[in-house]
Amino acid sequence: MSQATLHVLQTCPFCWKVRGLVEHLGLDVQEVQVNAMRTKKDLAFTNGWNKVPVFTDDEGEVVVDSTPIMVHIDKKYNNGTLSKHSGDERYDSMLAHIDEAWKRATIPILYGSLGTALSTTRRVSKLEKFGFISRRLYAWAGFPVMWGIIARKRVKKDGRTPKKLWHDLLTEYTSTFEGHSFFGGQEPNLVDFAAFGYMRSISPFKQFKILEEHEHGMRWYNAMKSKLK
Ligand SMILES: N[C@@H](CCC(=O)N[C@@H](CS)C(=O)NCC(=O)O)C(=O)O
Repeated sequence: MSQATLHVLQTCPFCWKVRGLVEHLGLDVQEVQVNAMRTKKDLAFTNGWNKVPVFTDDEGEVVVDSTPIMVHIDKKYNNGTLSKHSGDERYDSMLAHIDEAWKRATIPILYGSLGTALSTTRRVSKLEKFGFISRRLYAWAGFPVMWGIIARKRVKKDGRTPKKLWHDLLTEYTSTFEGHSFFGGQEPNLVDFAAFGYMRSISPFKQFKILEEHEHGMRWYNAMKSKLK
């Protein structure tokens, strides 16, 4: 047995997915912060995957890709309780939807306008591990790339403002609860933790206040927060 580790970038939404599950289960997992400019070198042990999160369990097994990592953790340390409905249409299609639509929604809200792109890039440069020069370089050179090239294209393609997009996602998601507090019912399941991770990844940024305006979404988000240890 050895110490389980989770290699992360501080602001990566996929890392937040796994982090929430680890906190919920109260697992002893050491977070290793990867250098944002050196992911390839820091993640050389992943045989070419080179992306975070990477989970190494207490027996040394390396698992990559956030949703498979969550399933692995749930099976190994939680008797598969959170993913017991895997294989059911309702569960599978919502998990796939979250991993597609919620993932796509993170960039527009963080970088969708010139002002938000600048403030997000500055904040990322403070939160992530960089070298002395690359931190300053990223703070200034990162935002025209994220805003001008990536985010603008996505916002235009979707056609909705980032606020409308997120409020639609939250309305759609919370309307499937069938009177319960969570998608999983009285208690959250793995789908809830995946969605929670994407939403929580916005929380270090000021744009989170846009999400705080969604009443049902926040009721669910706060109920999820209360499930963390
Ligand atoms: N499908 C993967 C996506 C992981 C991913 O794209 N991570 C980004 C950070 S948010 C990354 O590590 N990028 C570094 C790179 O591609 O070099 C997951 O869900 O874990």
